[in-house]
Amino acid sequence: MLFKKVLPVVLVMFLSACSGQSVTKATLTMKEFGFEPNTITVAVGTPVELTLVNEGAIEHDFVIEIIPVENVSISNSGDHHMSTDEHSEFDLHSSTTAGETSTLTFTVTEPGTYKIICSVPGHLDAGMTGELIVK
Ligand SMILES: [Cu+2]
Repeated sequence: MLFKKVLPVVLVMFLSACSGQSVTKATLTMKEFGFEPNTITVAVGTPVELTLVNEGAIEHDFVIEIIPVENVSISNSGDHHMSTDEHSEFDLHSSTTAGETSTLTFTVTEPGTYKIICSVPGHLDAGMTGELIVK
């Protein structure tokens, strides 16, 4: 049934056209031990598509412990688990294994400066931290 296959695609296009918002795209590289760049500035209420590239030799993650967000989704290049689900203690959490890329999409609903950390044990202490500035 062609109709059944086409309808969801049309719906998605329709919804994104209706929202009238652009998407802010940013890329963050992770390695031992830091984020590059370590400061990102985005607009409040605007969807952010964050590409997380792990150029390191070990697993890293992107965590913001407390942040008011909506419409969170995650996709990984590998089949690694870890996502922003009810099991995560963090509001935003995406884990990326060495050599992989994750895409984290979210919309921040309150302006502020939010601390980014890598929650892999020892990495924060090693200086793996950054800031998400929402204006
Ligand atoms: Cu790390």
